[in-house]
Amino acid sequence: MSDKTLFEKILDREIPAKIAYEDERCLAIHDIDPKAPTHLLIIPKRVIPRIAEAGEADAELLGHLLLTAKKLGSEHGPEGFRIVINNGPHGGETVPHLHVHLLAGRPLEWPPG
Ligand code: D5M
Repeated sequence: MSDKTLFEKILDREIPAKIAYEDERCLAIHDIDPKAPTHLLIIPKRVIPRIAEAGEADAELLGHLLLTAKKLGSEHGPEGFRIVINNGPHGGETVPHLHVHLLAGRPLEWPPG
């Protein structure tokens, strides 16, 4: 059985996804269960299970993910957007491969549920 995460399978094109953006360090796909008109997932090609396990060596990659989310957010959400990282069971994490959610296209409530 493969030990790959769902997102590694998407990165390796073993599972299809609707790709919004790609560069050498990350892939952005449309979420399969969107919570807003635009709901993208920015996925690093190097696997970090979750933000709680990131370290100083990951700082540049984490910055790149945020800047990519900002770029895509500015394009898809000129009236505003939200960037989210879910961590652990109480944080709502379901895929143990760090990813940044980008939500845009409608007014978003605060606080989230
Ligand atoms: O976010 C994991 C997200 O991944 C969640 O919003 C659903 C999404 N998802 C699950 N399977 C797929 C596929 N196959 N394509 C695209 N998006 C998918 P988390 O923060 O871990 O809860």
